[in-house]
Amino acid sequence: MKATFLTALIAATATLTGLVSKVETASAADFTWNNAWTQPTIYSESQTGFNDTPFQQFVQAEGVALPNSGQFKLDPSKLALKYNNDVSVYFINEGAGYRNQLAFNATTGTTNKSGLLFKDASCDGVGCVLGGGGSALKFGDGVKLGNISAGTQLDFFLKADGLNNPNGNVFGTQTASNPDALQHVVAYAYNNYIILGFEDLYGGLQASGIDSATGKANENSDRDFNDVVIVLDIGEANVKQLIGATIPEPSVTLSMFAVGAVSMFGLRRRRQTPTSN
Ligand SMILES: [Ca+2]
Ligand SMILES: [Ca+2]
Ligand SMILES: [Ca+2]
Repeated sequence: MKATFLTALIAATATLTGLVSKVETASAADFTWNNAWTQPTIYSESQTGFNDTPFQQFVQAEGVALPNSGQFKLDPSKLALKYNNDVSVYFINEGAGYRNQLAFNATTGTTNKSGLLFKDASCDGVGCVLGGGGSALKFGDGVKLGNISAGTQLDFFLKADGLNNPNGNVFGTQTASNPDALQHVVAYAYNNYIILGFEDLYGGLQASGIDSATGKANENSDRDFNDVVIVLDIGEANVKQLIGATIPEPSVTLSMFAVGAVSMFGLRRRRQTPTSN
């Protein structure tokens, strides 16, 4: 049911692909992961007022490859702010055996600001896709990036099993820069927020053995893009600008569809079905 819902939403947003306005971006090479980064303050939902519940329905079922992942998303490599805004990042869920880490990069073209978001993006609580083996974050836990100025390009990176492995693969929104040159991030706009889902396993769907192109090990990836799921608050005006610049009446189309889909499938919580990651 979830896959059906997601597929339907994806179809509705298909026209967004590639249409988000191009921005001047620093290359991914400008970002370097720093293992000395420390965990910024984590705020609970009771402190921020954020509610994760509406977003849980977008967490892909564990181990189920996300269909057409490259075709329906907002382009996460083009998350630029048109307006100054306080930016926060909220943890939604994870279906990962790895203890993944997340970091951000914000560049204005002349200055870079980067740092850790979550040192251990492992999920604690009822409803975690793959809980256990780590329980650092509760649904909706958030970190604040502070006020980000207009014109800033935001980017996000996952270090696979970074808590345990300082040399873990780093995957970002720039597909060509990823170690396996594959897509590892999907993005959606919903309720004036941006949802990002990450895939933490190296290689193509169910690929095993050594990747002859790189000499690195394929990890039998499931391509479920649920290994960390986060929500970005960049402000309503910025989200509307991202999705609205290129589509006639996008907010009407999207919100009508969202209402229909939600009423059809309901806001049922996903059952926990731990299998693999
Ligand atoms: Ca986990
Ligand atoms: Ca996965
Ligand atoms: Ca997973």
